[in-house]
Amino acid sequence: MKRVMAILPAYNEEAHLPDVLTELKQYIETILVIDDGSVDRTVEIARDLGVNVLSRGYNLGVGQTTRDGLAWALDRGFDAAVMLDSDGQHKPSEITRFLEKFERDHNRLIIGARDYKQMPLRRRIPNTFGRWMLSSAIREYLPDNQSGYRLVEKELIVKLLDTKESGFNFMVEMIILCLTLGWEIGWVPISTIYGDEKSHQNALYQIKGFIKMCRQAQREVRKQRS
Ligand SMILES: Nc1nc2c(ncn2[C@@H]2O[C@H](COP(=O)(O)OP(=O)(O)O)[C@@H](O)[C@H]2O)c(=O)[nH]1
Ligand SMILES: [Mg+2]
Repeated sequence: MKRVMAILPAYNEEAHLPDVLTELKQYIETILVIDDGSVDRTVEIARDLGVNVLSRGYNLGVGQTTRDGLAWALDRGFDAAVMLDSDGQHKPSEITRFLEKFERDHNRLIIGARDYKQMPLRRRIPNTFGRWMLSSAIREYLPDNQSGYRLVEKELIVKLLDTKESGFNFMVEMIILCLTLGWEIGWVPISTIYGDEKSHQNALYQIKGFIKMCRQAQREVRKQRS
């Protein structure tokens, strides 16, 4: 059996974190919450529930802190880490889909793909456009490049520790790196959940970064394949 742990980035998630962690504990033994300067009770809640917490006390962005979490997993000898959001948009029970696929196919990266038809329009439009952009850039259909529910295997973690994106574009950077290394991405279906949660993403900053990533993907992935 492979050793896999869970990593949850959390920024002011006191509302959803208790339910997410309580459910997740039924499926996986080692859980790490990576706080990023939350000003609410995120850290106390995680500690009270007995999970591991990394907390800097100031905000550095989801990419940078996730890297810290992945390094933590590597240092402790895990074969892989599953990342999932702590705002209730990812069902903890679906972690078993990643674990089963990893045992079976040993992918270096497994991404949870959502059903875009079930997204509210304000998210469906940018996500569909972004999917088309990146898929066209690399000439391969990627069902969901924004999903934060994903399993990262230790060989890919080693490579990711040298990457740079500090914010949400870390998710896209990870995909490009994996494909540039010639490693096939595995996909599992996950639920598409939208409730009362608010996104922390800054739309303009995100779009600018995403376009840059697509250009980079076009150059690097095509070079790898030629
Ligand atoms: N460590 C860290 N986590 C963050 C930050 N911003 C958001 N998150 C967490 O990352 C996950 C996804 O963020 P969210 O704002 O919901 O993004 P969206 O659902 O993709 O629009 C959630 O669990 C957030 O708590 C941040 O600056 N640092
Ligand atoms: Mg969210």
